[in-house]
Amino acid sequence: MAEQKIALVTGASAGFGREITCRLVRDGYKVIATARRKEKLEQLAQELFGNIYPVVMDMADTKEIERVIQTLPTEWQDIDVLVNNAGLALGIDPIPNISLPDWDQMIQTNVIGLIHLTQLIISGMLKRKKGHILSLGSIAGTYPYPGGNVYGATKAFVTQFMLNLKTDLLGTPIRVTNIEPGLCGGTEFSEVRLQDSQKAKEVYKGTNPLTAEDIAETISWIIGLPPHVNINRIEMMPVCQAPAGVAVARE
Ligand code: 8X3
Repeated sequence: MAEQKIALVTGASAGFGREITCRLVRDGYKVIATARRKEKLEQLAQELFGNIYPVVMDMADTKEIERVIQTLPTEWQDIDVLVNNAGLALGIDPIPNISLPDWDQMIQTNVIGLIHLTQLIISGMLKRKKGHILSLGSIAGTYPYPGGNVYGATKAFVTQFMLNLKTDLLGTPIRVTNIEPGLCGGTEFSEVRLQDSQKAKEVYKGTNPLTAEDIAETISWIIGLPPHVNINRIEMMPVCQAPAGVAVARE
């Protein structure tokens, strides 16, 4: 019997990360599931009958990321698929009415944590001559919108980092993919961003948004493609959304 492949999914306690973890286990993977919230991870571990290795890891803490990766049990070290899912948006107010600590936190988690973790995982993939690195970017990394400021900038970084990673890894069998979703409901994203459940609900009013299942399904398809096929980036929106948004100020 072929050996079970190993994936590492960050931000696995809820939303996209939880759904991706469940989907990968259904696809036959063993999953290292990382997140900040221990109880949620333990609950997920029970639901998935030991097919996951739950680890508390804060993506804003680079020392912790290093410690977790360097102390993985031997049987969990050969990671085939890394899903850089953890990330957050904080605030929607336009510049200059923003919170600098919120900006720092987004950069620390969405950018610094992501590049540190990726760097720590790549050398093993290169040694084993296989691996696939996926990151959750966003349409906010391509299209600006009012109040998107640093959140959009972190996602633009992720897009460019992933394209550059693919370029640096040219000539190796490692695959690299950036997933760029638009409006997506049923997760904690807007509650975290707005800190107000009523306002968070209004974001999705009258829409039929993407779901975490749609994202997990897409990732399952991309990693299941033949090993010579690389999806560099994939932009996803619900049918009810369009990218148009160029603005004009009129007197
Ligand atoms: C999530 C999509 O449009 O809310 O990254 O920024 S959006």
